[in-house]
Amino acid sequence: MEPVPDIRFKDKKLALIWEKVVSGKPLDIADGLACLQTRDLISLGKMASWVKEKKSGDYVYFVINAQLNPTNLCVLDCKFCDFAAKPGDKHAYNMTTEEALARLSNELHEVHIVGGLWPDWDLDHSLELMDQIRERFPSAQLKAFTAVEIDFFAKRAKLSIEAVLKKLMEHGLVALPGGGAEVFSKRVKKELFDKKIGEERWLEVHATAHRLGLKSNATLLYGHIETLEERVDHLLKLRAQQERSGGFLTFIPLAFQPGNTGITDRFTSAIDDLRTLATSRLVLDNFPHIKSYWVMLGENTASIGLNFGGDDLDGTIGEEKIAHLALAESPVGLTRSRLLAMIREAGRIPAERDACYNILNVYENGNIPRENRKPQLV
Ligand code: V47
Repeated sequence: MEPVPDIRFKDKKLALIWEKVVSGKPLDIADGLACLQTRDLISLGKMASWVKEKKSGDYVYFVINAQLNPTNLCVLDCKFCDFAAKPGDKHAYNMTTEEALARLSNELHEVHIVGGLWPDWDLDHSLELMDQIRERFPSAQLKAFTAVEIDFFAKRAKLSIEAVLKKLMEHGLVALPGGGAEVFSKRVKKELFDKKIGEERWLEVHATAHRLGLKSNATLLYGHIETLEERVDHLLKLRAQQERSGGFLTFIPLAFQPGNTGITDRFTSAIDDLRTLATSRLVLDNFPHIKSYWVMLGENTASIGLNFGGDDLDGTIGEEKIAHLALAESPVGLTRSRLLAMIREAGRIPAERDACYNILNVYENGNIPRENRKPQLV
């Protein structure tokens, strides 16, 4: 058992929350809000780190992966998305299967596929892409298609969610990525992504996936027009779903990249990012992993996030498009050695994983300032 640190709280509300955390009691909406509003950032980080260390020791996971976005053509009009395009737009593209495959290589352990909703890329075309990837790159596992795409495939093919997921599993799908959840707020949905599936359908897809034995991730898009209450409410709904179906692996808070969306011209602050990461770790006590996603946070904040509850950096990615078409300032991909450096700078131990968090390699020979603690299996 991890020793319980003696935290000198400046924020008395956090001291009360800490008692709940240590005794394993779930946090409520008021607790989540207090965490998101606290000025006692260091105490919050210590609390989240304790929970992180109970689950994954000093390990921080990363994967050699590629994000593959076969097309950005999309029938939706989500206001927060600079990635999506209509035919004729300057940044519109639609890859052939060969063009998509040309972006992959033999050393990959995960291919993360996500694209726009476009009739060319229906279920059958997507299955063919998956077959080709598995044939040419057998060491890569497939984490593919958000709940929004699964819903699109099902409606076009006139199949149930279950039938679509079963077909995808037969063709090698091992996990669903967490995109498309945005914020489970009807108010925000109406303003920013009216045409997209909402909370009920998103959760239904993930619940069905879990029932069939698939793992999946979950996200929250924050830093646009949502309130702090709406952020915490989103976390509580995910925690309740995890109680029911149990298949979530990782939660990824996605910091909004304003780009040319016109929603706001402000990036989230590093303090807001760290508070959101730590609050997620504390509220989502039944999620094994929390991702400190370098693409949206930038390398510095993502590395610091590994002492605010994050235990995963995602991966090398190759050529990120969703955030970079929204003018993100991070690089479009990172090398393995840069990921190792970011983890070591945080005083953690890099653990290379596959898409399902099987550990492939642990890089013990870093400058680790503390006793190497191994993860307790969760
Ligand atoms: O659902 C779109 C978001 C998501 C913007 O499961 C934006 O491991 C910020 O879900 N600013 C797709 N975010 C990406 C995603 C993801 C990424 C990495 C790992 C995993 C995983 C999942 O990107 C979309 C949407 O919420 N997004 N536009 C933007 N301007």
